[in-house]
Amino acid sequence: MAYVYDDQNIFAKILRGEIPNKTILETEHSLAFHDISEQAPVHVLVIPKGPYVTYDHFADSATDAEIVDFTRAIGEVCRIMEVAPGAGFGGFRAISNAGEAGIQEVPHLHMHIMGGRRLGRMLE
Ligand code: IU
Repeated sequence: MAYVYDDQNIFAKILRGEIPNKTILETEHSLAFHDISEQAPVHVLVIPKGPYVTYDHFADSATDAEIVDFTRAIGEVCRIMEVAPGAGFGGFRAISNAGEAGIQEVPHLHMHIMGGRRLGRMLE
């Protein structure tokens, strides 16, 4: 799949500083911020700074440094937000929607980190 990145998407604008966000963590290659329409007490989006559309795009095209940074940023967010099992409420869900069937709204890779309550089963 040849991905075409749309640099006018909302997360690209956030990364360029054109739109404000509630930042939780910024690293060399990643940014984590509160979802504007939270679906759980903790609902954070972790995004790579690079121009990747979906997780498979990222996994196939990003550098090792970007992949390590993004993966570690997700772990760090879980610790900061106290959703890592064993801490705070204990337990979270990490989801990255991709493409039309995956109901992806924003075409810049983002990992949803949700927690802070007992999450329902994923039925759909
Ligand atoms: P999706 O996985 O692409 O379907 O989710 C996009 C998410 O981005 C969704 O949860 C929105 O609430 C969130 N979001 C945001 O945090 N800030 C924005 O300006 C916009 C969407 I537009």
